[in-house]
Amino acid sequence: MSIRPILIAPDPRLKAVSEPVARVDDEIKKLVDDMLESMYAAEGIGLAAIQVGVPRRVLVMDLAQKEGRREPQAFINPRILWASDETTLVQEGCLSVPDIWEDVERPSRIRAEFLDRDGTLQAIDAEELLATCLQHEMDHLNGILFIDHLSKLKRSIALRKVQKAKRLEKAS
Ligand code: GNR
Ligand code: NI
Repeated sequence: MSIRPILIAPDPRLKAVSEPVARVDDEIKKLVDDMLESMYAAEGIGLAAIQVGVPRRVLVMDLAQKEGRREPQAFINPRILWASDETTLVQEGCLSVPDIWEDVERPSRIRAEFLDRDGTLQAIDAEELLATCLQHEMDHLNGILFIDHLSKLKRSIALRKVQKAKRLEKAS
């Protein structure tokens, strides 16, 4: 397994629409394992393949990571089957938009189907953080960042902060 560097906005690759996986083969399993290692190293709770520069419809997640447990999950070719009309406002962050936290409104509950790491078709009913995180990650597969859900003004302030932090890091 290896840690892959995470792309930071406004990298144009983050805008790509990722391609479906035709077969869950050893290359995809290696990608999943590398993504999990990269996500743990960055202390994130989710990661989409495009964030490590791979435009495939693959996500990893571990919501137990914050409590110091490991419950890794992989979602390949995920698809939303149903979303509640009810929405919730949750403060989100993104490893590709470091140190920015803003409220995003999304459906409170969703039902999704996906292939797991063994290539088996699964369905999941998600609510709370799992629903939020799944929707955040599935947005990445379509080239959408959480800041794209904010007002133009908030988005440009966020992008400026990220670029300034990048400049300061390079200079130090
Ligand atoms: O680590 C992450 N935390 C998080 C918190 C609230 C809503 C979504 C997320 S996902 C984010 C990791 C990430 O950037 N995934 O794409
Ligand atoms: Ni993200």
